[in-house]
Amino acid sequence: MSKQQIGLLIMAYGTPYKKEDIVPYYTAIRHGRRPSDEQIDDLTRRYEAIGGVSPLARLTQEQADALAERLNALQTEYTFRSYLGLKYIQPFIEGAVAAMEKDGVKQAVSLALAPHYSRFSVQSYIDRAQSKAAELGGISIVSLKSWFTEKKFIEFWANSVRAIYDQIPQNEHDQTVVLFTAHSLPERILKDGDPYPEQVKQTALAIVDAARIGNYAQAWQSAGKTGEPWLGPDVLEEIKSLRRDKKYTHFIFCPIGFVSEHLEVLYDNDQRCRQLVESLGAAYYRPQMPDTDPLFIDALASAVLNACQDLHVSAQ
Ligand code: FEC
Repeated sequence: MSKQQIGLLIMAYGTPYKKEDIVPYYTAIRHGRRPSDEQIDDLTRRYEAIGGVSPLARLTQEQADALAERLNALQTEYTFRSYLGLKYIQPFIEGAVAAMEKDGVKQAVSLALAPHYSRFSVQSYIDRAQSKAAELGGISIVSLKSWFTEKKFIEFWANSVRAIYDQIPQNEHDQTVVLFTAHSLPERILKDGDPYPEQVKQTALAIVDAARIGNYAQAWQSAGKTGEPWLGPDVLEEIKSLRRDKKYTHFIFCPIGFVSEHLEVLYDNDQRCRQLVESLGAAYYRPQMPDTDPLFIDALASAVLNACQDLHVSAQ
């Protein structure tokens, strides 16, 4: 029996490949409004602080390749071919859908490389893929909305947190806190009952449970400077309160809203959070990000294979 050909549309944020890409990239993030020179300089300075470019482009491609390879090794019913579609820089999501159409793909699964669903974030990836597919007419895409409940995703983070926890002397565990973070979003998402905050909370609780850790807290990071309120507490404020009120001396950072090393982790966490934690006389730790860890790739593969059950339904 011949295998069913499935397009695997992997959607991710995207990052500038070189300095000249920063302005168009940032303009795309701001929905076509060019940032001020001051904002551009500030972003350029942050990229310079992490070595000029972000490793995100390389890591996203590696994740896409590893996932397709793993999916094809795990089962014999389907052949997956991956297509990378980015939100704010080429190759764009629309181009990836057009490439699938050109290759004769009829059935596809899409997945965003972000664990938690928000109408503000993941839904915009999905809308762009679905509207291009509708425009072209020939492809049916099953879009995964979130995959934070995947057991191996939780296991990955639990193992990485536990590895750091175990390096800290037992008698200092009382002074150790695990701080879970995800990207902040404008507070107005709460008005429509967006599931994002609850999904982030559930992820943190599942990791705490699996890693058997004591003290933990949750905060939001990398909020935009748009003049409207964003979800809080902000991570920098939370660090100050935890240090002041609870006297913690070890801070383990888990940016569970992200899946690889990039600007938000390497700058916002590893530089800004670290500087603050150390200036307050405490120690900073940040476990390895999921990147292409086999447990993490297996978690994504499991989510995709689950979504394939819906393919059968829509193919009938
Ligand atoms: O190049 C890199 O390594 C960094 C890539 C990057 C990731 C990322 C993830 C998320 N963002 C989310 C929401 C917003 C909202 C705004 C916003 C702004 C920026 C800017 C840069 C940037 N984001 Fe991002 N984000 C990454 C990069 N993000 C650069 C612009 C300068 C700045 O504020 O730092 C505010 C837009 C506005 O001004 O109107 C909102 C969310 C995620 C996690 C989910 C996902 O990956 O899709 C949510 C990676």
